[in-house]
Amino acid sequence: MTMNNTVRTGGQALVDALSAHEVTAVFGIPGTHNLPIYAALADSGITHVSPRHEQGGGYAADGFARVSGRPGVCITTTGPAILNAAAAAAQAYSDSVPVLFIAPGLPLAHPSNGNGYLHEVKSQFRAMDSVVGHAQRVTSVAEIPLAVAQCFAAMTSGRPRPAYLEIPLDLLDASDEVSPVAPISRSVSIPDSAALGAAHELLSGARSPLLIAGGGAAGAAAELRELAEALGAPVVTSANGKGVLSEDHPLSLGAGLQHPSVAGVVADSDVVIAVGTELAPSDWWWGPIAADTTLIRIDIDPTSISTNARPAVALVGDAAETLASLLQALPGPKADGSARAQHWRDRIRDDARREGARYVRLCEVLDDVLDDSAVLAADSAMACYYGALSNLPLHRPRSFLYPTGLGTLGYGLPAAIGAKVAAPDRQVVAMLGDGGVMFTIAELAAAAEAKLAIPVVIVDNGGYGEIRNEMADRNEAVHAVDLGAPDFPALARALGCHGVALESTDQVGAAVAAALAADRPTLIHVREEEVPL
Ligand SMILES: Cc1ncc(C[n+]2csc(CCOP(=O)(O)OP(=O)(O)O)c2C)c(N)n1
Ligand SMILES: [Mg+2]
Repeated sequence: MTMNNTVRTGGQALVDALSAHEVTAVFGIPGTHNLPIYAALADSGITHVSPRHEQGGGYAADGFARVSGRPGVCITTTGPAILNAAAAAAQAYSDSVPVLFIAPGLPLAHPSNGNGYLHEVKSQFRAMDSVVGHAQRVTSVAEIPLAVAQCFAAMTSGRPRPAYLEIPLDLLDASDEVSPVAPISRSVSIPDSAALGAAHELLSGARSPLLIAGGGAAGAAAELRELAEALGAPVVTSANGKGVLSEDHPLSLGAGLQHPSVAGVVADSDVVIAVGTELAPSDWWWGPIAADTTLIRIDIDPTSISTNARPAVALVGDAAETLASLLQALPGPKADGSARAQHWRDRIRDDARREGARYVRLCEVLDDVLDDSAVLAADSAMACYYGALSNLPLHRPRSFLYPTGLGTLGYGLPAAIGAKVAAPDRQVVAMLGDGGVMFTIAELAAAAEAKLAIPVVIVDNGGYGEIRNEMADRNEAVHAVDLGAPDFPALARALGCHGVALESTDQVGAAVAAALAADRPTLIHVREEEVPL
């Protein structure tokens, strides 16, 4: 692309600007109103992946972003197409994932009064604005490069959030003189020195510190490990923080904040340092962190730093920079926290195995075939949150893709597609329930077309298991939760994948190993284990 002023169509200006921001892949579906974008994409060198539904495209872009640490991009047409992606935008918002959703809007001068324009929505912009962090609609071709730079600036500075860019459809075909806008450099914020001093004071007197790491610590893995080792502090993570410290590190307590023994280790700690985590109800499940906890919170977002729990010391800043500053001023030799960590790791492990009893064997056989850089793209299924979250060790940040906050179904399969596009050399496994997988099952065709060697493990309990249990717990009629399962392997084969049905969990390891080496995705159907609870 050229850096000089040139005459470009709106579509070309957009694609040039995406290239200037080092976008290498987009997930999208063409339509009548976005054709000039597709014309420009054709010879742009940007990889185009074709999800079979825009929601899948949004989740794939989210998986791409979570694994690569760079914004994902989802391109749709107007109206139903971008609304199909809205749940994915909301999911990315709730888990602080940078995804840029791009759609044409009604023409510039259209009155937007419901007169029946193709794909017209009462207010497409307001609908999308309500589910993303940053939304803008341009009013000229010349604005497009700046608007793209602003969307990227919004997504990559401060707390990452999805963004929405709307370009009136008549501008996509219109031409104008365009001047490129270089990517706006990311600002790194560092906490003020008084707050850092207060944190030092607390830490230098600490005898039994604890670290809690969330998704916001993903870019600070080395600093987090160093601080944990310097303090001898065990580390427990939220779902989005899973793997920030390798789960075979002697100080790792694993992932999942819902276990009673996590409350135990918090109570046993004189200072708790929470890094890049909302300490959210969707992580703690049974109640907030104890109010009397002496808490140092590190968060890039000043509006989050006192939410859910009040910190004794609030460090507003970039996680890596802030941890590095804390580390610099720590006096004395390293503390040895391994015995204390071992004690609590054993207890949390017992909790996790009890809670996830049905899925422990599945996690063991998966662990045997996965290497240290494996990625698990999970869904809102029991096998994932009772099973893999706390029972399958992972070793890198950005390796557990899970729809935590919004809790959407159908995320795991498309997220795995985005992950595999972002990191073709890493093992990427998808794990979903038999209910959730049907929400985006069509994405098997997208994965097959892209020849992605993704094992898609479906844990089948005959329907919406979680909801069945909740109905039973409430002593109410259990209905609308038993699903007649399709012949999953045959369905997968019809969509261009391999498909296997297994007799027992023990066979999953070999099936996943074969799928990782295959020429296309493999659906692996396994029934949930009957384990007395
Ligand atoms: C988009 C969406 N619709 C509905 C729900 C409500 N819901 C939560 S869990 C669940 C059941 C999921 O079934 P399955 O994927 O088979 O997992 P299981 O609970 O059986 O392990 C449902 C319907 C949801 N979370 N997201
Ligand atoms: Mg199920």
